Amino acid sequence: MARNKIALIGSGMIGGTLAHIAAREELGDVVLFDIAAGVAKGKALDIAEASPVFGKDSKLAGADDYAAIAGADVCIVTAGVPRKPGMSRDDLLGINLKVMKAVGEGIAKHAPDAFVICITNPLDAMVWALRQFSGLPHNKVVGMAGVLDSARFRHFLADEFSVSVEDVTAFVMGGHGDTMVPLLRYSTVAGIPVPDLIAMGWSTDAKMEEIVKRTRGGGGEIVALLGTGSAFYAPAESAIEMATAYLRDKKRVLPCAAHLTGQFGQDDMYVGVPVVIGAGGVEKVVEIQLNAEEQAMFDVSVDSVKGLVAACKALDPSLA
Ligand code: A3D
Repeated sequence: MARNKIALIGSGMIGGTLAHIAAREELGDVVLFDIAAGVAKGKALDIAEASPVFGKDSKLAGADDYAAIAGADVCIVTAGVPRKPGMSRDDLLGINLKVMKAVGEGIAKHAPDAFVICITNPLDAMVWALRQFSGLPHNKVVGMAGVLDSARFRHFLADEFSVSVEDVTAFVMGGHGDTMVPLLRYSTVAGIPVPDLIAMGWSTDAKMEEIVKRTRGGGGEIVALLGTGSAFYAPAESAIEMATAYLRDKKRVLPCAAHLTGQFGQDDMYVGVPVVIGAGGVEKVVEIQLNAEEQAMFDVSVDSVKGLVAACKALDPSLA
């Protein structure tokens, strides 16, 4: 059976980490693409030279020509610029929109059958624009943010409850920004909802509020600590989970920036919602019931994404 081919568009901090994990997991052969050809080739060679030690046979290559991604089963897009301390994700829009145009056209020409996972920020607007530029079916283009935001939420909850991260499920909906909506009511420890754990005296509402706030600012916390660039280990792990769900038809239920066609009251929008990912790409949007307070928070978050999409349309009239 032929190996899967994974194209990583952007070979910076997240791209390099993705390549390392994909090779170690033997998820497929890996092509690192970057306008900085040396970085792509250097990282591919470095990981290939590590492969005899970790004992896996994925092939790795680096390139600055889109022809190299031909026939990719999965494309993971991190091309663009990350934020620096003091910047918001939205400050990246102008520069990264131009990058999405080049990437979308490259994927459309060379890997039109791929499942495309966008990570470039500001995420929800960039995945919407990437889909427009590529013309790929909406179910084959998705954004990674919810898995990461939920992983941060799960980590903080597991820490607070002193339980294994494996037993904490939690998810975050909405846009990937400070208005994201971590849902305590849908978060559990081994199936026990967080509100029940509070009633059992495991923690307090005030502590949960702190965790929700820390989750919302999770990306900024890392940016401030690193001083240069943004998070890359957790974002890469999160995108690999989504790629694996597609390649192995696992039907995982994961929060992702997916295209909405009326669900949650939104149309032609990419925003974070729970979806089923399998061999068909985004196979289903899971339309959970939100209470009035959750819906109001979700609407605020969606409004901020709408503002960014409008800014994309203003900058590039071909998107209008
Ligand atoms: P970085 O290490 O700077 O890598 C970006 C790479 O993109 C660099 O190697 C560039 O040379 C390359 N690049 C720039 N323009 C192009 C182009 N036109 N074609 C191909 N390659 C190009 O950044 P990073 O890997 O740390 O982050 C990548 C993106 O992910 C940024 O926009 C971050 O803001 C974003 N990010 C998103 C999340 C989410 O949860 C959504 C989390 C963390 C980072």
